[in-house]
Amino acid sequence: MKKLTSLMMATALTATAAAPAFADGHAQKWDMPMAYSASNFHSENGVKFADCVRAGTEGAIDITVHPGGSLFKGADIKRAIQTGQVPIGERLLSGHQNENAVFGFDSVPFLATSFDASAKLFDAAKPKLEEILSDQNLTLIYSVPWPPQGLYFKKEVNSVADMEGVKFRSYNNATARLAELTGMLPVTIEAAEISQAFATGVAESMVSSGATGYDRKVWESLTHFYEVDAWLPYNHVMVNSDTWGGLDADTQAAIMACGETAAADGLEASKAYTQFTLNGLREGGMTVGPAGEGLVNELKVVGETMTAEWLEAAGDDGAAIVDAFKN
Ligand code: PCA
Repeated sequence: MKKLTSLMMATALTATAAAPAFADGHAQKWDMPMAYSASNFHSENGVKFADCVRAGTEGAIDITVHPGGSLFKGADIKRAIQTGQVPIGERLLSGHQNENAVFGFDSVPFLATSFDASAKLFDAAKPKLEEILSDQNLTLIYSVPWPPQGLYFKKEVNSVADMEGVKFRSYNNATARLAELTGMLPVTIEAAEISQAFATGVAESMVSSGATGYDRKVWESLTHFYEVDAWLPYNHVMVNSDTWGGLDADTQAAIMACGETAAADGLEASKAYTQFTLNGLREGGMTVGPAGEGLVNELKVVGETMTAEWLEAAGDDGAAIVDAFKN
């Protein structure tokens, strides 16, 4: 009750202070679910984006960020936006490859392994991505890559044979497939829950960035991080298209301008966080370094299989993205 009263008061305050950006003159309060911890750079960037939107719309759009999967779990965020349960949210679209293979453009092993290459790949995929999202009642506001993906284990691993039977935490279709092709046992676990999964032995390895391992203090359970630079997956901030269509042009432009800033700031933060978090894993006691040549060569073979599978699933759209990326 107390919460409700203060929420109503806050709404009333915002409504009187705000410039009337809408036909009915009311400010809108938007809840923005995000799946990753509050201290993660995507989440911090989301808070900065919310501040920018509040300032840019003179308080007309007041976004509250809910990090750590506290409002909706990562897997549920996209649907929550689509169905209008929330007007805005952030999600890793490669977790929805079963809806459309194009969503997995950023998780094809060894297709784009650096920040520069992944930016080029994203530019190549963006028009198609926006088209698919638009058909799903979603408007893309901004996208930010994670740092390069590497492999975490609780033992030394020098070959795919060493991975046999290991319980592997996956976060999207590609990570689950990688586990299958390397003889590991995939289990889907949200980033917010991995510390516990590793502590209890539900999982004992994963592919992810140094950032996520650092955020979740995985050195408490794991011992090795191998830099593989397999791919750089993107998080995407999206708005429900009905909500979007109800905004006037100035409000839309102000939000898009904040999105552009957030994309640029997020990219810089991702780059800076890469080395910072690898150092953090080391300070936590983990062995951090490039994967050995033998392991890399074996993973490249797995990558070729996964690339062929993705191209098959994504058809002409996938081929067009890869062509645009390579030219
Ligand atoms: N962290 C996210 C996705 C990619 C990454 O680096 C995760 O592990 O869930």
